[in-house]
Amino acid sequence: SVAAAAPEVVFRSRLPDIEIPNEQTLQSYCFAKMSEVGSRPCIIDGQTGASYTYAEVESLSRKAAAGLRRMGVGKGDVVMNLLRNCPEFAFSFLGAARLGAATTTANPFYTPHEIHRQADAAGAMLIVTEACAVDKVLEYAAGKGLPVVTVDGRRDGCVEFSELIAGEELPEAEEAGIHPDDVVALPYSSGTTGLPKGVMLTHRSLITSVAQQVDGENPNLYFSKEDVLLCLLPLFHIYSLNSVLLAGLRAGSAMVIMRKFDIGALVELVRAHGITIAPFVPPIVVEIAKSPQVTAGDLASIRMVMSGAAPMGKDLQDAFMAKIPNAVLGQVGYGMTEAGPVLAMCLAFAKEPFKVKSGSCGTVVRNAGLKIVDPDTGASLGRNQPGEICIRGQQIMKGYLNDPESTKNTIDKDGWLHTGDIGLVDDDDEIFIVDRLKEIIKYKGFQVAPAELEALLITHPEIKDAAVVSLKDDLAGEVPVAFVMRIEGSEITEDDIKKFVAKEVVFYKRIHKVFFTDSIPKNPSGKILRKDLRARLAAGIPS
Ligand code: 4UV
Repeated sequence: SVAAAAPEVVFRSRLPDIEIPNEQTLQSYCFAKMSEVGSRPCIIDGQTGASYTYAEVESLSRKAAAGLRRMGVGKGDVVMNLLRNCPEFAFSFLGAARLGAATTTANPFYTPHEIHRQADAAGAMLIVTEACAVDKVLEYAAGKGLPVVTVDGRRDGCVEFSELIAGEELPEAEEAGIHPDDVVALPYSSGTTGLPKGVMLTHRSLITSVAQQVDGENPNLYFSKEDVLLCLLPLFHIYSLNSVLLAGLRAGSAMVIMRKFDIGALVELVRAHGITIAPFVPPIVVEIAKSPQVTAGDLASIRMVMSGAAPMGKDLQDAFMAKIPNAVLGQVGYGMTEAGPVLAMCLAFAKEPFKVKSGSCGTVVRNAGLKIVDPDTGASLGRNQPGEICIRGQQIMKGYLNDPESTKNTIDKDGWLHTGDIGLVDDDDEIFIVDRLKEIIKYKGFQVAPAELEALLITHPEIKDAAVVSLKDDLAGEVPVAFVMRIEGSEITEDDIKKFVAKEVVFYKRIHKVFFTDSIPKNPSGKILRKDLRARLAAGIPS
């Protein structure tokens, strides 16, 4: 075809490629500098003050591995971490990795239905959780014969994490037989379309992604042994798991774990531990920028503020800068779970920093190629021309679990992963995201899959058809809103519908507005024409 004949324009990092040691296990890669960092602080529990050195974290993860094995976990199995941030998250994740098992991560505030669906789909054979979520899994787990481990106290029918790690360490020799292409993390993401799917991230892909960030003579994201990272963003999301926990371990930094966002507690932790690096999402940046409780003095130890997972505008960036006199602030990068997850990273965070523009989400990571394609023709586009962002490299996912069809629709035959994001690369190799082709809605950086809410809405006996799209929102970035077709004679109200959905989903998937309509626009094959609905919203006369 004509498009295929056009030359391909592949964008690369400004940093040179490096040697990436991705033929080993993720855990051996992360702990490679043990002889240098063994006695240094690794994980600090911000809530209890408990502190674990690198040597202790390594040992506890070996004990967790042995404990998980006693409970039946082995190579190829899946463990579910249903946890807020806590040290045990890391011990369990690394322990499972030592067995050649994968961890699927889920939000403990999910509803029982959301949890059971993911546990089923992932084939979880053990659940690690905490008091706030345990009641949502006990009956389910009993029915399936799955053991449940709790990290914060004894519960009937559960094993305490302290018992899990009470025995001997799993000997190193017994970690043999793990292949670089074995899955180690299984986060769920809806990708460019449809329902959430298990994203198979392997030892090789996560090592590659972490190396692209923190390895090399001039690392793109400079974390050092002296740094103290704030681990506030949820580890069940790939941003924090990869760019905080795994990148922090590899760099030998200390990590201060925070369970939930609270401005007062945050300021205290920054002061108490001399936090130097603060990974955030835009809504947290907004809150801190606006809070009279936080002064520049409070944040003086911070040298780097990273914002990711959703766009951050220039005004916000400027307002926040006033509060962090000693820091560089930037969109750390641009990530997508399926991409391993980091596609682009801000070069102002490099050890030898580059000048960057605000509003950019970084430059493609090293050891990878990025191209921009015309979504209609597939033709590769040059600089300053918006099109679909595609990425290639060893960091991207192996595919979706048990879903070759969706995998094929996301990673093409030449190995390019199609993101569903529209962006451009400028003359300085900086990437700007300008639009989104795909369905997902991002509420404060959390994914909301329209297809999931639509499927739920049409289970209501008075709803004939429904479509969910995003609406811009000052605080959350985007919120889901629904177009609903009622059955004849129904008088169901907006409020009834909102409540119906709220009962079934985690808080950030709640419907913020309902527009009643006589028809849902669809193409001949039945696909919802979301563009038309968004145009109705933009025109201000939804019906
Ligand atoms: O799949 P997901 O929920 O994944 C993420 C991952 C974000 C990361 C991960 C590691 C990092 O170091 C980091 O800086 C960010 O969010 O959602 C993927 C979609 O979120 C939007 C975009 O539509 C992705 O396809 N998104 C992510 N980052 C940005 C963004 C950004 N910086 N600006 C605009 N949209």
